[in-house]
Amino acid sequence: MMKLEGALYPWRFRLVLGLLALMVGAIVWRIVDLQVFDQSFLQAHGDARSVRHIPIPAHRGLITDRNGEPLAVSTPVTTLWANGKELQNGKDKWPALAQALGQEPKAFSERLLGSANREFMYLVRGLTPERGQQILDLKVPGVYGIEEFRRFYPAGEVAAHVVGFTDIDDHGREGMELAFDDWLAGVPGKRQVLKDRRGRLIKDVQVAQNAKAGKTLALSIDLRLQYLAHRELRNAVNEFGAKAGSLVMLDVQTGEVLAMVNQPTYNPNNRRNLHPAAMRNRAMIDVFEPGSTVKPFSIAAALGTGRWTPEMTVDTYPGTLQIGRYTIRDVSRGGVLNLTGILMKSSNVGISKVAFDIGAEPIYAVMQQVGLGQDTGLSFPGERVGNLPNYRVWKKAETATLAYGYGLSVTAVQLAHAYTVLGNKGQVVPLSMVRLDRKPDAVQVIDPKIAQTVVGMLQSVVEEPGGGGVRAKVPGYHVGGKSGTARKAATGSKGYVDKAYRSFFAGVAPVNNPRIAAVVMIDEPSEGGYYGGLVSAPVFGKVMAGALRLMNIAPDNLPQQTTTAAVAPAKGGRI
Ligand code: 59J
Repeated sequence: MMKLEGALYPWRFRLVLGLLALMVGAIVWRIVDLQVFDQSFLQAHGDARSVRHIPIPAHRGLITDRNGEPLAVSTPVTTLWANGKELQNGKDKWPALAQALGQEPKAFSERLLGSANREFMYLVRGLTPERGQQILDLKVPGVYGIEEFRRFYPAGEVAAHVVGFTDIDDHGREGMELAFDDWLAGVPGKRQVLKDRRGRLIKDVQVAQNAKAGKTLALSIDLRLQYLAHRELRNAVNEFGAKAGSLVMLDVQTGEVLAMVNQPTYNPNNRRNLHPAAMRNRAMIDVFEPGSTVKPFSIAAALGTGRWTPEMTVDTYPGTLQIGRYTIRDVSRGGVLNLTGILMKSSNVGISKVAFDIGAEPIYAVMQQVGLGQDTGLSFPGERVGNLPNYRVWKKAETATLAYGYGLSVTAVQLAHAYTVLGNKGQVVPLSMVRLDRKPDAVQVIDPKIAQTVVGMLQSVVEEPGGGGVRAKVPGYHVGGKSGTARKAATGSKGYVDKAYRSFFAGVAPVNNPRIAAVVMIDEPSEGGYYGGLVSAPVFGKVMAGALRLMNIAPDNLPQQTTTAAVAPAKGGRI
C-alpha cells in the first residue's frame, strides 16, 4: 500500500519534503541573521530598554582665601528617595522609617499612601553618609539612597557676601560661587545600571564615565583682614545705630580685593528665615553719591592742568556761593584756604571755585580714568556700574557739585579702586577678586608727582590739627585719607532727605609707599553723631592698623630712636 501511495503521488511527497527543507533553511538563515549580522544592533536596542545611566555627582572645587584657608567646602552626603509604588509593599516598615526620619508616623503613612502613583519622591536630602546608611539598613522596600555633595562655608557670615552660595542642586546661586560656577562645578560622571521594565534597579553594572572634579578657586581676600573688617564694621554700625555699611580693602599695587564686608550679613550655612537685605553685597551692588571723598580727584585734576599749585589759595568766605538759584554751602567756615586747606576743611565752596577755573573736562577725565562710575570688569553677580555723566552735559552748578561728589553715583569698590590710583603713583591696575601670581599691567593716568602730592595732602587731613581725619590715625604708620558726610538723595523725587546721611572715610597707607587702600561707608547712622570723621574714620584707623601689621608692612612712622636702635649694629658687634 505504502509503495502504491508513494508511487501514486511521488510529486506530492517531493513537494512537501522540499517545502520542509525550505522552511528549515529559512529558520536557520534567520537565526544566523539575528545572531551574527544583526547582533550588535539588537543588543543595543535590548540594552536601551533596560540599561540606564545615572549621574555621578562631581566634587565641587574648594574656594579658599589668598592663603589657602577654606571658605567653601563640599562634603559627601546621602539623599534618600523613594519609589511610591514599591513603598506600598512594605507598609509594616513605615513606622520604623518614620521614626528614623523624625516624622510623625501617622501623617507620614498618609503621605506615603498618597504617593502610590509616584515613581520618584525625595524623602530627605543631605544626610551624613552614616545616618543615610542607617536608614538604608532598615531595608524598606522602595527606599533608595543617592550620593550627593553639600556645600559648607567655614567662615560663615564673615565672607558670605563675597563667596556667595550654591542651591540644593550644587549650582552657584550668588557671589563667587555663581561668578565662577563653570570653574568650580566639574563634570558629572555616569554610572551604568540595569533596570527592569518598571524602572527598578536590578544591578549596578559599571562606571561608564568618571566624574571630573571641579577646580580650586583661590580668592584674593585675606580671611584675617576679612575678620577684622567684619568685626570693626559691625561694631560701628551697632554703636551708631546705622542701617547698613560696607568696607573694602584693596592691594594698591595689584588691585586685589583684600577684604570686602557689609552689614547686615547672613549665615550661608543656614539660610532659613533669611532677610533679603542681609544678602546684599552692598560694596558692589549698591551705588551712592560719594560726596567729599572725591575732592582729592578734583584737586588732582586742578594740579594736572598746570594752572594750580598746592600753595595757591581760594577765598571761601562767607562759606556760601550763589550759582543762579542754587547755593553751595560749607558746613565749617574756612576763609582763605590753599588746596591742602580745601581738603582739610572739606570746603565745598573752595573746590567749586577751583572747578569753575579749570572747567568740567579735566575733572571728568580724572574721575573717569580712576574708574568712578565705570565698569570694574569684575562681572560680579548683580554688580552695578553707577554713573558719571559726561562733562559735555555739566552745567555751571553741576561742574561744582560733581567736583565735590554729587551728581555721580559709584560703588564702594570703585571708590576704593580710585584711591589705589593715588596710592600707586597715578597708575591704574585692574581690580581682581581672585589671587594673582604676578602684578598686572598698569596704566599711568595721573602724573606720579601729582599723585604723591595729593597723598601728602591726605596725610595732612589725618595728621594735622583741624583736618577732620584725626580718628583715622594709625600708630607707627603715616596715613592719608578723607572723610565725607553726604545727605542721602531722596528716592523717586528730586532733592535730599532730611537727617539721613552716609558717613565715609577713604584713604591709603603707608603714605611713604602706599600698599593698602580702604573705604568705609556707613549708611544712616542715627545715634551719637553722623559725620564721616566721627563715625567711619575710627573704623578705617582700626582695620588699617591691623591689616598693615598682619601683612608685615614696614612701619614708616616709628619714633626716631627706635628706628636707629633697630638698624644700627650694637657697639663692637658684627654686621
Ligand atoms: C552735608 C551734602 C547734599 C547734596 C551737608 C552734610 C551738599 C550739596 C546738593 C549738610 C551734613 C549736613 C548737590 S560736613 O562731606 O557738605 O565728613 O566729617 O550732603 O552739600 O550741595 O548737615 N563733612 N559734608 N553736603 N550736600 N548737595 C562735611 C561735608 C563733607 C564732614 C564734617 C562736616 C557736606 C567736617 C554735606 C565730615 O566734607
